[in-house]
Amino acid sequence: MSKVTNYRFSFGPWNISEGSDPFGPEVRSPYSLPQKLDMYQRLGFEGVQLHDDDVVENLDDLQSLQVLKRAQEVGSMLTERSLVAEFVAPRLWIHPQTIDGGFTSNCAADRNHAFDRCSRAIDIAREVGTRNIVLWLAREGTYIRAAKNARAAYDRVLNAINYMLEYDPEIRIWIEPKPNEPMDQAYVPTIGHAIALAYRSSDPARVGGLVESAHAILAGLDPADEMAFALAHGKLCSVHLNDQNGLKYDQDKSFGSVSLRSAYNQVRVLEEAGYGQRGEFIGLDVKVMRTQKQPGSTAHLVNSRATFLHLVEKVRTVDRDLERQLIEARDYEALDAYTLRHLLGVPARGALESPRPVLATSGNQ
Ligand code: 3MF
Ligand code: MG
Repeated sequence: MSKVTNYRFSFGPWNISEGSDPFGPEVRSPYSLPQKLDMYQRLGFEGVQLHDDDVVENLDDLQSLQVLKRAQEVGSMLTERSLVAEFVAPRLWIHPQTIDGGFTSNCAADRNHAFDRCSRAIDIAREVGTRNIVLWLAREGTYIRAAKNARAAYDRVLNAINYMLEYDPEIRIWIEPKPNEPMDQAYVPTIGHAIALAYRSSDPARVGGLVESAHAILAGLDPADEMAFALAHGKLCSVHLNDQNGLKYDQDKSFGSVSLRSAYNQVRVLEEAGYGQRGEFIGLDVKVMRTQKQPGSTAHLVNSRATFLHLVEKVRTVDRDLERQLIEARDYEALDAYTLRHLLGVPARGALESPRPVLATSGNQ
């Protein structure tokens, strides 16, 4: 890769939160949307990820013109602060008509509501200046398999994508897979599923994927490989970098805070593919710890961004000749040790050890 990528970063207003969880109330007072937007540049971010109702609150209760007016106001708030909307995502998991899912609900009226909500999200996206729609298919799945017909569900998701592509011939759809939570089993659990849907859609060039680190880990997959798969198809439209401590609730921990090595692998796959050179953002989807006090409640954003940039330096300074030699010698133990030393910032080994990992000398053992 010849050109040096100058990375741009994004996060969503929900990433500055009040700290409530299913077992406890809020622990910090809310910031308004303008207050949050005021923080972006200072924290080192220029991209704003948005849910449709981050832009227009209670949008289901408003007339179309009211929705557009409010969306225009938020568009101006972004411009005034030199911010750009990265995408708008229809929030299909709060309204009573999404209890059984949106597109895959067993109730036809609910499915219509989901289509209508997506049209509104697209209208809002246009007003805030983006053509990118993220589909996190929160409740498109089941708690028990007997509840829905999975075969029909895939067709319903595909129809919804085609509906949106037709509704606005300029929008692009980025599917954000997640295997579980809130559902037990989600219908689009991995980037492979998302990309298969993209190819089956009525306009594959306008459909791609967004890989979130924690979602891949929850699926038992490697986030860097998930990203690489999407990159190989030219369909990695964005990322939600964060971290996850094993198979438990979706944690959205700061990037690299559980596995620095996994974070390095993700940064490496992005950097080597020239991700970011076509305007893609380094998106974060991170939560600050519930214990954090109000003034420190944006630290996770600053820290995740800084970790990303430190790891870019690690990728740019790795000894590629040494790596190549070790790969040719099939000495992956030495490659492993070198990778760890590089990440730890430990210099080459001292005189008593070999200055370089010992290369295997003979062939076939
Ligand atoms: C859930 C998520 C979501 C999506 C967001 C944008 C609340 O696990 O990751 O964050 O990223 O809705 O689609
Ligand atoms: Mg996400």
